[in-house]
Amino acid sequence: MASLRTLCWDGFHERALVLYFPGPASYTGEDVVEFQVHGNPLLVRRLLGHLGTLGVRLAEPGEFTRRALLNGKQGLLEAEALRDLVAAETDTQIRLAQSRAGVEPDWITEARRVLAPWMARAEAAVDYGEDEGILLELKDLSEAIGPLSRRFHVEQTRARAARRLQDGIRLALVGRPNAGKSTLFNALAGEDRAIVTEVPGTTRDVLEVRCEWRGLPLRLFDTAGLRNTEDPVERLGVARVGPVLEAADLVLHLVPAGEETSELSAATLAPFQGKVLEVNTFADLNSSPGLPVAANLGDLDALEGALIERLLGGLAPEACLGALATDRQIELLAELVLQLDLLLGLEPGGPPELPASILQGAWGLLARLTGEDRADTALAALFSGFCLGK
Ligand SMILES: Nc1nc2c(ncn2[C@@H]2O[C@H](COP(=O)(O)OP(=O)(O)OP(=O)(O)O)[C@@H](O)[C@H]2O)c(=O)[nH]1
Ligand SMILES: [Mg+2]
Repeated sequence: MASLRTLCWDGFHERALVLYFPGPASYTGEDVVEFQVHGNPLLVRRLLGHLGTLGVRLAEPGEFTRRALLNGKQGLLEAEALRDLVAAETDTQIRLAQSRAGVEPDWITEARRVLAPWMARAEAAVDYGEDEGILLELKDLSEAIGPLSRRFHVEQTRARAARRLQDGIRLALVGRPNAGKSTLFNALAGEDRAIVTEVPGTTRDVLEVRCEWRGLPLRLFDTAGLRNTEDPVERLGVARVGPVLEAADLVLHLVPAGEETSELSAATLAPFQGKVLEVNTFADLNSSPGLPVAANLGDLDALEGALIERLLGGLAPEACLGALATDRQIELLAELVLQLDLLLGLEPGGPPELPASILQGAWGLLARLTGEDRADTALAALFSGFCLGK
């Protein structure tokens, strides 16, 4: 219910929109009232000050969502999705966060459906096994768990990729002067941010741009061309390349097609080999056996494929919709995978206590994942990550 009211206190007369959300249909499930007043910070402070005298206090970070969770209005996975939605900076990040809000992932529902009867069977085998002849058939258990385990592995790959996308990818462009770094930087950014000339040594400062390129949220870094030079300004530029390499998720090493890598480039990149991807620029002029890029023509399809392979395990961004994406979720999923692997590795003929306890463990992990386990310390950590009043 919304109404335009005049709020009167301490000699102020504020015409405000007052919105009343009666529980349990409100966001938190409790009665909520919202004042929409004029956007003057002093006025807002005065109103809050007055409300304080009436016993009202400011919400703690994440308190609304916490209450929604405790009142059963929202699940933990949804609360985490909401946090990522608020923090999202690109279209893909918004889509990913939205895809996780609202519905419980189908594989979690399926996991519960599969595990529940087996937990009951294992318990019965532990409690009555010897007397009543109730045995736990490991072969049948493995047959039931196998597809679940495979699905968990798929979800693990999807979750790692989704996490990468949600975080954004720090991509550094390096190479010798005139290798085409700034041209590629501009092409990926979709705007003319860096100066491009035929003069080697054009770029000196580190340039940074945030963008989304073909669904990939990127933080791009253009750098000075690597060469030994007497020019003092250019030397400073080259000295700045190291820290950029250090912080990057992936380093694109630009080598014009048909050329050898320079000694300086090889030495500079040696400590970062694990995260270097070599691309051959000027692919329009020379053919190359490597990864061809012709940024001046916008021919970047091979690069797109290589980035998806390298950073997302071969999954396109849209294939990550609905995947888990936070560290907490990914850790729990990894533990779940481990538990199922343990179950699948059990030798027949052992006591039922072991599979029973592993099944219990997996069940507990699912409860922690979805937030049904309220004692989980992860809850407190989550809400401390929210900004005030969400
Ligand atoms: N034909 C062709 N020309 C290119 C390509 N990439 C860059 N160029 C040209 O090569 C020259 C140098 O390009 P830049 O992008 O400035 O090179 P850079 O690596 O940033 O050079 P520095 O800033 O000096 O280190 C420019 O004239 C570009 O137009 C390419 O893939 N094909
Ligand atoms: Mg440049």
